[in-house]
Amino acid sequence: TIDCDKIKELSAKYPKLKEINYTYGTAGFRMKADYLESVIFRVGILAGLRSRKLDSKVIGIMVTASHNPEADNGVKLVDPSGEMLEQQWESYATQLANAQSDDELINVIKSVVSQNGIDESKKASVVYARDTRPSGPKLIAALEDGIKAISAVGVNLGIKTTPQLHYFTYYLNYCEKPTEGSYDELADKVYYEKFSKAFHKAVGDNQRLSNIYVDAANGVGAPKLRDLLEWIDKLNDNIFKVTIINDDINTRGKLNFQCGADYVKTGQKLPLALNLTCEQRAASLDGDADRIVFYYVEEDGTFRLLDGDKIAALSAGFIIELVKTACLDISVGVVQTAYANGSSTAYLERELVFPVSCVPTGVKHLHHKAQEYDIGVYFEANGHGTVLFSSNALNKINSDGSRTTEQEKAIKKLQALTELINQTVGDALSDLLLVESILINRQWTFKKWNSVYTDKPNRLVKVVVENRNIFKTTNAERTLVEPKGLQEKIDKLVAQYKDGRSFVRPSGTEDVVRVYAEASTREDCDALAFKVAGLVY
Ligand code: NG1
Ligand code: ZN
Repeated sequence: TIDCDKIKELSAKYPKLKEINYTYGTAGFRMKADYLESVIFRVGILAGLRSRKLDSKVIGIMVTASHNPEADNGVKLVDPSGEMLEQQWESYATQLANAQSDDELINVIKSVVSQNGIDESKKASVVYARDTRPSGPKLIAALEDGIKAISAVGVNLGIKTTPQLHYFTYYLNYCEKPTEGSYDELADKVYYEKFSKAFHKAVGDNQRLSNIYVDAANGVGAPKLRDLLEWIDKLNDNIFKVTIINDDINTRGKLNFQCGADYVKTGQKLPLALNLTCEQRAASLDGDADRIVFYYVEEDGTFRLLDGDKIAALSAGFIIELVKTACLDISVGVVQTAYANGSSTAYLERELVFPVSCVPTGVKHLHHKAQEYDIGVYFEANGHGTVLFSSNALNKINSDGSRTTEQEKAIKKLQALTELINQTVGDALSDLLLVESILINRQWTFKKWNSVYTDKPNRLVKVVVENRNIFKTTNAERTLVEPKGLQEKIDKLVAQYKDGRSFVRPSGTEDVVRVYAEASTREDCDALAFKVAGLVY
């Protein structure tokens, strides 16, 4: 049974800050690190309960605030399959975090136990990791007390990328339970081994391309990418030449500062410490290495971004070609959000003839929709995404049969991709290898990749409003239903611009409303964004 005294005793170390109302949102709990100790302690408790509920399966916990400023931190729970926490449990997380007193906390715990018929005598297992933020160790200590309070067994994986934690959670539940050695080192080893081997297989004996600069946002991606590249070099020396920049994880204040995927995507400009000449290739990771964007500059100095939409187009295009060459009866679909550039949707639907669906913002929506296809490709424009292969697709790809040499080659490539892609979650390092292996196979430059379609000029602006909760949307967030009458006004403005498109939605991670606009020229697009923002304000 639950040891109420133990919980109360440990919980006393982490009193809830009275004035704060916590919400487990699209990115878990995320805010200034100073406000998070009580929350993280309670997340440890919830993870123990979730493990018991799921027959002692291992639950993952990641302590990170991704691309947010260094002073922020956050925490997310990972289900046994490596996927995000189930929705119903998000509300338990919110309830636990907001319990004002230790007695109330015990009551919430008891109600989760009874609502779920949790057998308290079962073993509970949890693995956890953190990014490089200075607040990490203190928060991990609070987490460990939470895990102890609920009498679960916790294993500390140390510093890891978010996707490494997702993958290792899946690995522990569905691959092998290691009997010896440190889990911290093992989590790195199984990850590097898997992805380096798959990359080796995917590039085959094609020629390498030019060097690529990778901006690691001064975060955890830097040391992990460096190690991964060593594994790749051991298998195939010189196939992938990378120069890692913004790799200082020790100097305070540098994480995500004027660098990283979010900075580059939002500002559509180069990160700190990178001067690119034309023909040079570059990419940026975010602070926990689950997002990536690519870019280069033209001869005339124009900055060209290859974002999540371009990654989706590249990978979906390559996959469908292999599926066709191999004569496999497999459906491939692409999932986007409203932020996908209109040109990318048109390219996917009209030229590559894919079914394309649009879902609300947030990885879990994309992930679930993508599971409806045999092969589901999903990417947010900001560079977070992956490809999911259903068991039906895997069976067909891995089944024997008599085939021509050409079909056999295509099947081998597809098999390599199923291993190269981190299917538990979007993964900047796995996506980097995926993109590079496709470009190597195609012998494409970034310029060639960029030319598959031309982005429409677009603008994303934040508007600070008094209460963002009055904004209610429908139609995958593309239409406002409240405040009443506002959508009609937006429609009128949009109609004034050639190829205009604009929508308004409340952010799920910041206290702002986001306005997105697109039009055929940069001037029109900016004017439209500005006017729509004026309506909202
Ligand atoms: P919100 O704040 O709900 O717009 C942002 C990103 C999402 C997703 C989440 C989670 C945009 C426009 N929105 O969501 O794509 O990445 O953060 O981190 O980029
Ligand atoms: Zn991230």
